[in-house]
Amino acid sequence: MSTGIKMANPGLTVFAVGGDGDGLGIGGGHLPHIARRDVDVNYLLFDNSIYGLTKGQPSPSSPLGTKTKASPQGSTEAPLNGTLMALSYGASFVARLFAGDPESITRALIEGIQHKGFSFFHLYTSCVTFDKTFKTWDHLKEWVHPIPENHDTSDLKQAMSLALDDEFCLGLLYRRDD
Ligand SMILES: Cc1ncc(C[n+]2csc(CCOP(=O)(O)OP(=O)(O)O)c2C)c(N)n1
Ligand SMILES: [Mg+2]
Repeated sequence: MSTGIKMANPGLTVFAVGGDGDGLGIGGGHLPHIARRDVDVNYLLFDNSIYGLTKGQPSPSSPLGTKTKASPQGSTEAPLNGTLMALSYGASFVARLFAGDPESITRALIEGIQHKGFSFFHLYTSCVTFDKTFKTWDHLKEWVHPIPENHDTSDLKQAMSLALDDEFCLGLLYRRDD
């Protein structure tokens, strides 16, 4: 839908906002195409690794073993890596961020809005209601790290390598200005 909005109103700054269930599961077929078409839309994916609104089922980004009412023995499916997906789909701006750090989100948003092309913001966040195990605020704070200072944001392979790291590094992973 955001592609149509931008096409009909090219002067608008367009934001699409959703969760991990929306963006990687239910509506997951949209992401590759808006990315490869490089539509000038800013897409914020709030990833709490759970289907929150429907009361806490495992989502496509839930870590293996996530226990919920719908998966009392722990989930048995490997999680998707949304950042790596966006990079491999051809997104021209990919930032990974932490909802507990609003200043860096603001900086990345300003840069992404100015970027002429598809900007993907993968925001790690917690679900305080349904996730008491993996992505709690305390665990997230321990996990996340700033991106290495020597990272070259024009290097797609380096960005993919960072996206694969277990320690989640945050910041702008990739930017391509055609
Ligand atoms: C096409 C479609 N299928 C199912 C639903 C029901 N539904 C509404 S919210 C939701 C869960 C969304 O989870 P997520 O995107 O991770 O967002 P969260 O609630 O965790 O922030 C589902 C399955 C829907 N709204 N539309
Ligand atoms: Mg969710």
